Amino acid sequence: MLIKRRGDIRSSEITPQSLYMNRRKFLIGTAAAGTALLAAHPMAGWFEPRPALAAGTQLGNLAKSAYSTSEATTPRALVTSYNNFYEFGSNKSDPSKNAGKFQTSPWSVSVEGGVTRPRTFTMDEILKLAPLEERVYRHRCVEGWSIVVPWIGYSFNALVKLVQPTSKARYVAFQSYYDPKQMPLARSTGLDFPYVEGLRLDEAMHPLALLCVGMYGESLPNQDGAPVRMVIPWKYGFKSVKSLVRIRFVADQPSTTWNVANPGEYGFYANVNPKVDDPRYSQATELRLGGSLLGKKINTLIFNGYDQVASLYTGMDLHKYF
Ligand SMILES: Nc1nc2c(c(=O)[nH]1)N[C@H]1C(S)=C(S)[C@@H](COP(=O)(O)O)O[C@H]1N2
Ligand SMILES: [Mo]
Repeated sequence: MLIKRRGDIRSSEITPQSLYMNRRKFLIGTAAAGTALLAAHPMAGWFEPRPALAAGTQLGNLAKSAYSTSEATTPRALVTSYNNFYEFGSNKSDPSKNAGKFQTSPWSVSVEGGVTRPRTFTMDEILKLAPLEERVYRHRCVEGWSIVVPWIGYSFNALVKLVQPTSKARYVAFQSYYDPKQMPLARSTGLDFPYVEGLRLDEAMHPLALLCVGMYGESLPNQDGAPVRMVIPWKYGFKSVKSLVRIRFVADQPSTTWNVANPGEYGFYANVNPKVDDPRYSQATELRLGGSLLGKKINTLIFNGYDQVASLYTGMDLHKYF
């Protein structure tokens, strides 16, 4: 993002990699969406012990959220091979090439800071915390491309209600996993790791803010942020941290990775807004990626079309708080 120019999308970057190889599929969904999600399959004991949520695990029989867009979804092969995940390199094709062996089990997410009930959730607990649903969201990168993805998860506010923020908590800080041994290319990107992001507490409580554990009917592929990530659909993609390990409730606005790297270009709020241009390029339109990366140029909408969040920003100058 920092140094890449808009438009340098090469078709060579979308060739589906060996993503479909070695994908283990275990059916763990149940008819009651989410509840008893991990109830052992009757045959489970007959196989090798399995990780909590191996990439490619099917998440079956999900309710489709009313927050879903009816727009055509982007082909999965594209969403899993054209990524920003700088821990695994800064080219769009790097994450799918380099994240294959990323260890995502065991996994836990610690919740700390201004909460009455701080705790660490295992990945199994995250999966069972609320019923999983499919949410088809638009996802807009500040670089000027957008995709439509059938994510799987539940509103982040379900977790917030469990841990009970104190009156001092005004922001939520998110931190991605970082291990320089597993992510040797991270250092060469010039970014500070671990990757951190944040939201105001009222933004984090908005039901559209998604705690995401899957997409396209399965658990998340490593390159898309396995095993659990955020998806904030009304904000530019960089607000949505991948491979989430730490959530901290804090009094002051937390620092965020891209804002630290380039404060004039990447603000804390990062609401999608066609009228607030990036210093280097217009945000008025976007390239909706399709079966071919040529895609289709469409107008960008304020809040990425999620008008229901507008009241969070009443009275704020969105040029100043970009
Ligand atoms: N940890 C981490 N999270 C991250 C990033 C990253 O480099 N590292 N890139 C962000 C950016 S710029 C975008 S556009 C989205 C891309 O998500 P996707 O590859 O699943 O489409 O992830 C965001 N989350
Ligand atoms: Mo992005």
